[in-house]
Amino acid sequence: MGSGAGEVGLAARSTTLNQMRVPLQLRPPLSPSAIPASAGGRAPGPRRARFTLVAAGLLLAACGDGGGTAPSVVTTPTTVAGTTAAGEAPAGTGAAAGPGTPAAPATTAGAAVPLNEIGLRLDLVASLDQPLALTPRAGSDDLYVAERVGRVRRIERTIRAGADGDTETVKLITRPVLDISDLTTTDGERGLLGLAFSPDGTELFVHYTDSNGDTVVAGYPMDDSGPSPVAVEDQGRILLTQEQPFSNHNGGGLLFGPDGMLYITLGDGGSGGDPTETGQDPTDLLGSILRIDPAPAEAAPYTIPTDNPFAQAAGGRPEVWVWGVRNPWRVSFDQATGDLWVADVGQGEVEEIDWLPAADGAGRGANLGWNRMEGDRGFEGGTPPEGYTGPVATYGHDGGRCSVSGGYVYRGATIPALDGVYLYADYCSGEVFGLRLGTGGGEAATAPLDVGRKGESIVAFGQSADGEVYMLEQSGAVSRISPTTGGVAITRASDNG
Ligand SMILES: [Ca+2]
Ligand SMILES: [Ca+2]
Repeated sequence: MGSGAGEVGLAARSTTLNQMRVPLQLRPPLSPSAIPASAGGRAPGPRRARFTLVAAGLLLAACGDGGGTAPSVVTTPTTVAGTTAAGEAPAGTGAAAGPGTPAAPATTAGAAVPLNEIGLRLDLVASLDQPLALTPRAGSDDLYVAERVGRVRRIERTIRAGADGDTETVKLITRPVLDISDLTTTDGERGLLGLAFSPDGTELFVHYTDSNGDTVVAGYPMDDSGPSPVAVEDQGRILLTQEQPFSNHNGGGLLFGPDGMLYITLGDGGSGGDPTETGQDPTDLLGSILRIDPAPAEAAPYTIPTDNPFAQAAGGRPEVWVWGVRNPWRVSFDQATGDLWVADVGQGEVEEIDWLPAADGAGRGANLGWNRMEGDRGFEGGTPPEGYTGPVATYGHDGGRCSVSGGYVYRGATIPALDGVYLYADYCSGEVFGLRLGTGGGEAATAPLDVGRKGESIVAFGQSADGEVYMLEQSGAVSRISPTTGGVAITRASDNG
């Protein structure tokens, strides 16, 4: 969801705001003393050297409806030290395949199955009301889904081992785990946008826009004493609020890293072109990926991790982990490597995928370039900022593509050919893509995946604890990406409760 998604079929919802009900226990805001004074907007203090990836080639071909002739996008990662100069902007203008645009090979390593030849299908798991995020919770196989209107729903999974392989029964539980629909609206790109559980599963965190359109990140304790787990609505706590100047680009990502820290994505505040110039300014929270420890501190509802890039150094808000993003619509950690993947929605030309390896700090202090750069190109004559980290892959708006929806690195057991492949999608074209990193510094390859049908406004993905990947469509479908043969059969049961 981004520049394009806001205009496409996101129906405004008339919401009666319940001014009387105050389900959230308001904790004191961050005290000024908890925020180191920022001095001058300089780059942070010492930070680890890291690879900077500059996309050196953007190879696009027009996309037919059939998918068989769909294009590949290949970028060449280039290591650049320190202050960088980006590669030349690609000559392509986004028109159909330009002269000399070769068909890109989809394979990079050994005998890996070409991405577009991996046999996949979509298995419907449940139908919800505008599902936007899906997450597992420690302690069970169940999945929890955020519905944009403000509800969190639980999908109960019962997995049985059998002589002919495992089978799985899924059941969408009628009663919401959490219902904050009277606290949010769904106009523009607003609503309940993200959810995450604490690593021990005892607290549910949500990322939503409130009745004023401003961002709220709140936590609710979970109650498992009844027949079905629920969040305790009257014991909620607000961790963080952020004024949003426009209705779009609210970020909405919420996830725990392998380090146990809570990551929060915030877009640039909206409109177009980053009018408030927040992307390159880490002294405010917009246009950033934040990292906090949700444990309350003495005078604040959360704690600043001491190894955040601005925790000790001047020049930025101490919550900021990555900046220079426009609207990071879905970020994820690779379950196997801890690498951070970011999908950042472009302004009007280039969608981008950023790979931030754990070995290089998982994005710590990275400047992803917006609004100096859009994807791998200078934006309105912009040049790469100091310490720029460029995308590992980009694509343009040919073939009806408009807005990237980021996903996950597949780490499940049922589709070995997909292991290590980052899955993502385009919201408008309904295509699902795979990205396979090259080995030994080789180029990354991307290609559309054949999942059996086009998606209907693919808004997001989710991943179970065992690495399987789910696709979420605006129409309501939550589907598991499954192999065409084998795998775990799904049976949908209804909730009679
Ligand atoms: Ca900012
Ligand atoms: Ca960027």
